[in-house]
Amino acid sequence: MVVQLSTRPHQTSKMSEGNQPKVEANILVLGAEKVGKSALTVRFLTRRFIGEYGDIESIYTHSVRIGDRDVCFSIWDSVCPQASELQGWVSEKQLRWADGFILVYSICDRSSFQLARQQLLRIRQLKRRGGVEKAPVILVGNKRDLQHRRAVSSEEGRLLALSTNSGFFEISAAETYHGALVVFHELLDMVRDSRSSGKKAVGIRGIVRSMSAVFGRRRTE
Ligand SMILES: Nc1nc2c(ncn2[C@@H]2O[C@H](COP(=O)(O)OP(=O)(O)O)[C@@H](O)[C@H]2O)c(=O)[nH]1
Ligand SMILES: [Mg+2]
Repeated sequence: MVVQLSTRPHQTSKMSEGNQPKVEANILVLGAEKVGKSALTVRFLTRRFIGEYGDIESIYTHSVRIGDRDVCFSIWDSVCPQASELQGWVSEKQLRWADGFILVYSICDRSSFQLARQQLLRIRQLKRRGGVEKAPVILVGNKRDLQHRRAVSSEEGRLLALSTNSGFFEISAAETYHGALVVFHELLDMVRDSRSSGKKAVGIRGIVRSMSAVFGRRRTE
C-alpha cells in the first residue's frame, strides 16, 4: 500500500508567481531496510529528525520556492521488500513514475551498499533499454555521524557514483537538515538538466527529420 500525503495545499496552476513555469519532479527514494530513507525524506519535508518512522510506504507532495520558481516535489519513500531475491528489484512502475532517484545506503552496513549498487545498475540498464542515457541518480551514504562503525569508505561510494554517472553525498539525516536539502536540490538540478538536454535531442532530431523530408522530396522530383 502506498499512502499519499501532501505537506502543502496542492496548487492547480502550472505557473508560479512572476510567470515562471512551475517545476514538478517525481523523486523515488530507494535502498535497503533501515538505512534512513524515511529519515532523509522526513528531514527534507519537515527539517526534523524524529527517530522512528515505521515501515509505511508513502508518496509525499511538497511545494517549495527555490530561487524564483515554485517547485512541487512528489517523493516516493519506498519500502525494501523482505524477500532477498526481490531486494535489488526496482519495478517498471517505479521506473516510469520517477524523474530522479535517490539511492540510500548506510555507511555502517556493507550489504546495504551492495544493494544500492545492484539497484543503481538496474536503473541504468532499464533506462538505457528505454533510450534514456542519463537518468538523474544520487547515491547517498547516510549515518555519517556513526564514524566509529563505518564499514564503507567514502572513496568506495564516490567511485561507484563516478563509474555510474551519478551524484554522491555522505550525510547524517540524524544530525543535520543541510545534507537532505543539498541532496534534493542537487537532484532537482539534474532532473532539469536532463529535461532540457532531452528537449535539445528531440529538437535536433526534428531538424534532421525536416531536412531529410526536404532533401528526400527533391531527390524524387
Ligand atoms: N545514527 C543515525 N541513525 C539514523 C540516521 N538516519 C536514520 N537513522 C536511524 O535508522 C533507523 C532506520 O531509519 P528509517 O528512516 O526508518 O530507515 P528506512 O527503513 O530506510 O526508511 C531509525 O532508527 C533511525 O532513527 C542517521 O543519519 N544517523
Ligand atoms: Mg522507511
